[in-house]
Amino acid sequence: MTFDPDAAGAPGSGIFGLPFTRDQAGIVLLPVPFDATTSYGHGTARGPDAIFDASMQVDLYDRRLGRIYERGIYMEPSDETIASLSESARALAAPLIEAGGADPKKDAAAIAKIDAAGERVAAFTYDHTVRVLKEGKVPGLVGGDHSTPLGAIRACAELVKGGLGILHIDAHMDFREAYEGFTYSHASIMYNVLKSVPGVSKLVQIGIRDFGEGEMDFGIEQGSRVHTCYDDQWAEQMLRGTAFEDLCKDAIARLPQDVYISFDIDGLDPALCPRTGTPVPGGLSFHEASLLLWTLKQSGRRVVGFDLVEVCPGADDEWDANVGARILYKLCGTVT
Ligand SMILES: [Mn+2]
Repeated sequence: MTFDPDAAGAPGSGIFGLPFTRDQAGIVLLPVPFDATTSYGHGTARGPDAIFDASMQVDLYDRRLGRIYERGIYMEPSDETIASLSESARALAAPLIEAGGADPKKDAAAIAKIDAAGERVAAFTYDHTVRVLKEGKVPGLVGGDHSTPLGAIRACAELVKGGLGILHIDAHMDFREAYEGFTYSHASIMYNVLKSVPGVSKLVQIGIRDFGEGEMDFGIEQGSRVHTCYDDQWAEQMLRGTAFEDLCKDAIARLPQDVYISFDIDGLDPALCPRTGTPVPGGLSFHEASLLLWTLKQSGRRVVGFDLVEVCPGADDEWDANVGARILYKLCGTVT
């Protein structure tokens, strides 16, 4: 194989312009083009394709994380059945969301169909993730909205003995129970994880700055299982002279040895993801996100899987996908 990591990606090459087959790869990425219940703005279902295209621009040597590509990275082809499932579920959900949320009685038939689509996606990502883990590879999911990784997280938690920690980067807690009436809502992912995946022993949230009081109370009720780092609190501590890296170290020290990273792009400053479904001012800069991932790597923890969700490409502007591809590459770089 002749492969020059400093050359432009050859036509027909894989993600990041890499030449690896699935067999050769240590990291297998699964595109999940699904965003049935995104409440404000949509288009994250087009995220995986746009990230793939933008990934060709990413330089392969990372000053901190080194030759990330040497792990071997492969992205599965997009599954057309998931894309069409997303479209049909979205067509049912959109008018209900527009009306302010689904009515459990009046809209029962539509809700059942939308929830069934969510279950299909969970089964799909679970099966794929189990297969990748059994092969001794590391699974990475590329969404789609934040409902998509539930099955992947379940599979990773089942593999790990002694408890899986989740490093959750997001503007939102995602603790809503059946947000707008939908069980598998993007705003409910961590509620569903905590309720239905007992193998998750710890959830550490970073970037949090938009949440309901009920969500905050739900997090507090979980006791030591949930640790939320509020974005404004970190900003205030930094203004008073605390180093960002020390805040990262304190957060990461709370995680067990085995970690799954769930990276919602809206955890970043919205200047880096202007088209994402629910942008919120504040958030991590690109350098802060990079340093956070580096600090996790330096801690010696094992990243057993990860996802990148809510990247929403523009029709004729690849900025969101460009940032997404670079975060995705660094996520690959956290894998040992
Ligand atoms: Mn989220």
